[in-house]
Amino acid sequence: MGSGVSSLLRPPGHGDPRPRERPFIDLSDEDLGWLDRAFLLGRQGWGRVHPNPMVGCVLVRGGCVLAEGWHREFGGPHGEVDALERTGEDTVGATAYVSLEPCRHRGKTPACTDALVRAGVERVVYAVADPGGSAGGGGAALDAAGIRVDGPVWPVAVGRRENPMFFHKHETERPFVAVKLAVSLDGLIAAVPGQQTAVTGPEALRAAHELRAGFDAVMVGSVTARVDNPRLTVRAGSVIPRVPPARMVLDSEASLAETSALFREREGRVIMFVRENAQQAELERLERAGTEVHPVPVAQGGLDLGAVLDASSETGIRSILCEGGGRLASSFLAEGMACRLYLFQSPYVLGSAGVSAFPGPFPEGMWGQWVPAFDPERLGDDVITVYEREA
Ligand code: AOF
Ligand code: ZN
Repeated sequence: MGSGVSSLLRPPGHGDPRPRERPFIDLSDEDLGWLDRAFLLGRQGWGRVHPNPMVGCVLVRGGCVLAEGWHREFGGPHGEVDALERTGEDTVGATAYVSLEPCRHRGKTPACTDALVRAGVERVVYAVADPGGSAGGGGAALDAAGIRVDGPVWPVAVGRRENPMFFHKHETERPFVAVKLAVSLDGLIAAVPGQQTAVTGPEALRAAHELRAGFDAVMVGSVTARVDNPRLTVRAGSVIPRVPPARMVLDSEASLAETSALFREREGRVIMFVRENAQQAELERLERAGTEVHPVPVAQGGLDLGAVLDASSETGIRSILCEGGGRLASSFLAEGMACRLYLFQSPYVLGSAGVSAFPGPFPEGMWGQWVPAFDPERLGDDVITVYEREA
């Protein structure tokens, strides 16, 4: 594709958008190339449109681009309308390549199907089917209006790869959970227990902050909260989140010091999960420090993570990026509650006194379900690989 593509902003680790699956429809290389472009355009909505999907659209006529658009802001024009609004000339007879089936509902904005019909678009090629609800069925509506429709080109798994939280939301009430870990060559997250270790370099740090921007919440366990004393805000990278992610800590004893860096920042709610029957005085202390405190039941090895997720969704959180430590991340993986793993890998060794990234234990065969979602991407000395759990 053209040189402009690489400069597009995109979620960390999202590499080549060309799916590895076979297309349902036999399309030309040119058609597939425009669909790739639509995916890339859509990715620029990272951090700005969730929980709605990232969607891109290219309007093409006679092999020339009339306009490119994408869903830029939650509640704003959808990708298709954004592209239509950016054409310098009429769009009669054009083909619209869209990364998601155009919506046929009047939601926050009028239906995209109507806009495409009004604009005189002759053909619509869309990558994946809308997962349903009132927005779904746009392909059939366009067809009924006499437009040539090619889509869905790709199976649902492709849509999920691009917009995992959006597809997740259509399937379950529970928040989408992704685990992010920075790991040394020898699979460690710290050189020594209780000591904060810079595992990856500055490029990875920027990417990690950009990653945070696309989630409703960023979560750590209490040991990480103490040892790393993180702020969990978005301070680096070029994505400014529409809503600063909530900052979550699992702290069963409710004993995090109110001098923690978390409490000094005002950006993003602080939500803590403590065990039921934790000391009332400690709960009040945390609340005075500016925290929302949720008591949840205890399960084997820590707080009941299912209860943590349910309490999260009750407070409006639909996606969580768990940044460690290793034990909490392992629990999410072992219990089958994480859908994605963002692995930031350093080429350096931390040594035999270090802390394991994956202490487990893991159910037999669990790792066999995890596959790279995209090609690994190099960030300075480090490599980021995004893994997804196969359905
Ligand atoms: C988007 N952006 O570019 C497209 C979407 O909440 P609303 O009214 O903006 O509608 C959101 C629904 O519209 C969404 O669930 C999806 O099904 C459909 N398509 N949504 O936010 C877009 N094309
Ligand atoms: Zn729409």
